[in-house]
Amino acid sequence: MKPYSKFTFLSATSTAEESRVVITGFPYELTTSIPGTVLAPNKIREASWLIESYSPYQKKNLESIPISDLANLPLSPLEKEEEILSRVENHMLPLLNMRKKIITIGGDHSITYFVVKNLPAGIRILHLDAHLDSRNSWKGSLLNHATVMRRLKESGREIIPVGIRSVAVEEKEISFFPMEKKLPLKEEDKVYLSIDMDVFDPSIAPAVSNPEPGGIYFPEFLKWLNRLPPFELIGFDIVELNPLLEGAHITSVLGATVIREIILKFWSGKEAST
Ligand SMILES: [Mn+2]
Repeated sequence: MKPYSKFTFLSATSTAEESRVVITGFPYELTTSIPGTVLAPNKIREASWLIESYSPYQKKNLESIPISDLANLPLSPLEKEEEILSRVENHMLPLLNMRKKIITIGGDHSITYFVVKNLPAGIRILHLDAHLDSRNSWKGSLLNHATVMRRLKESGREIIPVGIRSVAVEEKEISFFPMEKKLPLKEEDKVYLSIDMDVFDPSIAPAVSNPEPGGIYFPEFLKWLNRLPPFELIGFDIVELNPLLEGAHITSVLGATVIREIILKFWSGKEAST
């Protein structure tokens, strides 16, 4: 094992070949609401140095698992979608062929599209998010953080959304699972998990592009994780963390949502129901 470096995630000091788990940063953002998610991969690595490798919840030590951190894959929003897809494919396919477990740190949520496009068919996508990300387009763009799950569904992927609490009118027919509901996953299922950090309550995760009140707290997340059936997790991503927003615009979003709710509760006629 090589000595630790602050440029890698905590104990991720193995080479790709000797590792079981491979971490890559995708510092890519295209149309995210407030710029800054490009900084998240390195920020999360830096933050990993503040935590212990040992989990008192699971009584397991991360250091006992061979993990490799392959730094960041430089992806530019100026590149065409096909160029990004082919570069992500060149990066990911050798790892998938070596049966590595894949962790990708975003970046905005569109990176999930590029990752999932490389996964074999039949893998079920577990989508932990405050939002459904299933609009048809957003600000004139078809592939971005607000449409990514719709694009994946159109390409034949099954999406299982969990933790949703903000729904656009055009998304209102899409069903989703509350955190406490048992998920339709079986032991033999192969699953990819995409985590938008805004699934957490803004009080504990303020640094996200689109904070939404009423989110989960860390103990609820641990409980959810603990209750998941023993399916095969082939990879996961963490997206939408924006280090530039630590401590910012939480209250105004909460305030706006409270105002909306009060108006709808007391002053709405039938026309507000959709
Ligand atoms: Mn979201």
